[in-house]
Amino acid sequence: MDKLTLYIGNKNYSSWSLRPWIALEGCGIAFEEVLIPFDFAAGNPRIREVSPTGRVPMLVHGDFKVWESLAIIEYVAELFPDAGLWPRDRRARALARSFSMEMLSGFGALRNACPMNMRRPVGALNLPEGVMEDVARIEAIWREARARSGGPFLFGAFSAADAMFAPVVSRFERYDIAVSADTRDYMAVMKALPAWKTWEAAALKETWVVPVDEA
Ligand SMILES: N[C@@H](CCC(=O)N[C@@H](CS)C(=O)NCC(=O)O)C(=O)O
Repeated sequence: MDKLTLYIGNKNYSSWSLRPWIALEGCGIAFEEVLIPFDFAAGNPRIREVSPTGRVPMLVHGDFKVWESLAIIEYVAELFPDAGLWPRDRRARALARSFSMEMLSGFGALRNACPMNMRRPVGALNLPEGVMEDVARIEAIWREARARSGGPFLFGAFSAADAMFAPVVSRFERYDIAVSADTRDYMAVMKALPAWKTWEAAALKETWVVPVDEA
């Protein structure tokens, strides 16, 4: 099979890149990564050269390109149906996709106020209106999924749904957002993943600074 190459942005900031990266890595799927840093005031022109949307993540498989984080995950899940990217049970899988779509299309207040920044010293911000509503909905999703599956991940074993929420784990931590004990427990489960540790260690070593993401 042709190799898979995942184009990503800075590990410190690129929340959309983290999603497919940790999904593939966490499910044991071999791929190469190409990191194109946002190291210019207006991004990096190389991203626009390779990606049809001018954005990352983007997956290259032979001469075929797939973009958008969730579309990449779906493509790889079809290539590797036994890798466990999605839960086996149909209803659990549908729920995992519903929650993942909510993440893809929503939670703008949290995403805008608290950009992912893994290097950020832990500290609270004055959060604008709407952020705590987003936080409450995310906590409810995590609680419902883990109660249904028995945990420790959202659908029992690590899956694409956990990958879609991975940047939120970092945001809750770095912006010291007040969350419940069960949310903290889930955050600890995610942070203990070898794939999480590998990404975070690389993020902490990066030196590129993107002022707009330094809230
Ligand atoms: N909906 C897209 C979002 C992709 C996205 O916004 N990527 C950002 C990085 S996290 C990007 O490439 N920005 C480049 C730029 O703005 O120059 C996805 O899910 O993949």
